[in-house]
Amino acid sequence: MDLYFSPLACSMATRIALYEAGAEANYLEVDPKTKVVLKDGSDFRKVNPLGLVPTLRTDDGAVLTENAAILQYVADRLPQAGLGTAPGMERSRLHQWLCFIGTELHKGLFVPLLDKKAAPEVKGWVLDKNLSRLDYLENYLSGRDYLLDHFSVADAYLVTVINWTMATPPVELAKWPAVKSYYERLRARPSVAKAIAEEFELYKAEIARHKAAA
Ligand SMILES: N[C@@H](CCC(=O)N[C@@H](CS)C(=O)NCC(=O)O)C(=O)O
Repeated sequence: MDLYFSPLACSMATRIALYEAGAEANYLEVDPKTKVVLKDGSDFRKVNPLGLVPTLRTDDGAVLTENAAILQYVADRLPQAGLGTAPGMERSRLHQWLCFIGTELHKGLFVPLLDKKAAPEVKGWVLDKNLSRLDYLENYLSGRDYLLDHFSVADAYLVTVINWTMATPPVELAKWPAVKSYYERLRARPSVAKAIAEEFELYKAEIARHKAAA
């Protein structure tokens, strides 16, 4: 399968899931500004007209978008890795967490904070309205190792999103000790450590590329 990704973006969750499963994939880097696929210079918008990563091309050639869908596809395709759940209530819980991370945290809190073009008033409004999502997470994670009763694709997504607090100084993780310790524990997991280390190098190269082009 092909995974279109940008360094340290939400697509890193799928890389973590694939590393957990020990599965092979073609990782195709997309420049988030130009939407060029670095490997061959092609236009990523021809694959996903929205220009958003992650985008997955399956071995059958089907193109799948949206983190929540891609992560569950990977969990279902690689059941031996135990990254998903059997159908039933636990599966619904997995959906619940993927939706919470995607909407409340990823889009609701972090996207506006990470956006250099968002006005300070917008960031202030977002913090007022959505910081409570971290209080909710703090309460839930206290005394728990993972979102479900085992490491799942939802944890791969959550650690990817919490990793962005590196670049969002108003969100100081020390204020949420259970979230902080969850993040530190997951960061030390081999699949996560490898993904972050690799993508951080690519991220530095991306910054350098953008500077050179400016
Ligand atoms: N709804 C999409 C959102 C994906 C998304 O926001 N991806 C970001 C990276 S974290 C992106 O590609 N941003 C580039 C852009 O906005 O042009 C999903 O859940 O997969």
